[in-house]
Amino acid sequence: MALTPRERWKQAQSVIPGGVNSPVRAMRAVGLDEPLFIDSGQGAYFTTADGERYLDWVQSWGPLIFGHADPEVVAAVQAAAAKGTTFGAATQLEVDLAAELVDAVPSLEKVRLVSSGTEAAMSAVRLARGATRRDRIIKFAGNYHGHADALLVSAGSGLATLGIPSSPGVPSGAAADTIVVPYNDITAVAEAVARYGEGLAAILVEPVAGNMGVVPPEPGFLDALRKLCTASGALLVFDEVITGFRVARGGAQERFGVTPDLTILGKIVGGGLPLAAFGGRAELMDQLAPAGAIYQAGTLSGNPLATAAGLTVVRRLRDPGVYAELERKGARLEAGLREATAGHEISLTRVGAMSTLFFNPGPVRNWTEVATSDTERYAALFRHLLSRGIYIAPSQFEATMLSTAHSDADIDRTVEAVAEFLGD
Ligand code: KE4
Repeated sequence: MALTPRERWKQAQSVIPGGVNSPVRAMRAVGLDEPLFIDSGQGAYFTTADGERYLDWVQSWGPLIFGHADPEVVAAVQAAAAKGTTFGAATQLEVDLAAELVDAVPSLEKVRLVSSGTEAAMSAVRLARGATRRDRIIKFAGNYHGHADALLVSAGSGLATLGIPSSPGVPSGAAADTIVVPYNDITAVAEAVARYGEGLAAILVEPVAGNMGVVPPEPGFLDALRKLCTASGALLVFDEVITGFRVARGGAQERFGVTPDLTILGKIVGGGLPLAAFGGRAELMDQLAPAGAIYQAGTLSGNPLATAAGLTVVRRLRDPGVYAELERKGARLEAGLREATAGHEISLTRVGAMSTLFFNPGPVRNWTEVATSDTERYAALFRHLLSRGIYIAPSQFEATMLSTAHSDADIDRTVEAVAEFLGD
């Protein structure tokens, strides 16, 4: 006897905290009594456990650049699984994937594969601190780099002050070396570097912010970070977990022409399986055990199923036609939404295949400005679109993730449903 949605949600909450394995999935920010439970995905669509089919603009938060259940990815994972799911030893597959990432991403000479973006970011910070023998890091309000202690930090009082834990369980000592400054604010960053420069290990940034909604870098912002790091001896670390292979094959560092010292990758590089990576110049990466003294490890790092999926995807992304198609579709979605939202207090942002519709008159350049968005209106749009079979991010502060599987008809239908919601 199938459970009713309410019974299923009750059961989930009885055995999993909050009923979900990641908070945003509870869909509380958009007022659902119980979240969607997904049973299967097909291209741009997924089908829920209750048999309802939705056009999916979240695509698991970014990994699925070719959409759900891509036949080549499924076949590669099936073939890999038949040979064994994990060995805890070196395989040719992980070497091939590492080589593919090094070929694609400008800053990479060597790369270490891990199992999540959090693990990659945490490890990159440890490497930066170990390599520079400095402890302080600068991050930006509204940027998210996973849930490692040093990165769950909110801005201290005032600008360029040491961070305070943004979650219980994060010891003040872990947050004390993290300085939080406003995104796109070069003056604030320069002040922080002037104040902490000698002790600064790294500046960590989402080169296109995706975790406060999509907020593009202002002209010159990334260049200025590059110069500040070079002058102070701190390492510039790009968190490209979302932007990697999404905004260009070489990520935001290729698109904007700024090369960091270290890069964090995730989502697309794992083809939808648990795989992430961090990398940079060989002289930095060779300081990691066992080549060097900085310890980092993982039982399932470079897992054969994940590397098979990741390789299948990143090899196909050698085709520039894929990015031309993503740009064409991204531009179609943006143009349609601009027309549908003209005259409303709505701001649209887009970089390639990632975008956000903010209920905000704008500008939206940093967390403070984005935080004034009308989240209730966003929640109402979410529910309206859901009633039309369209699933957008269940939070104003996330990104719409376009895939090659989204058709022009899918785009046009979404634009029409937004226009209908706005009642023009
Ligand atoms: P994971 O540990 O969730 O694999 O990656 C952390 C991470 C690191 N860096 C960036 C730029 C990220 O966007 C993320 C994770 N992204 C969120 C959604 N924006 C994951 C969704 C979730 O938390 O459930």
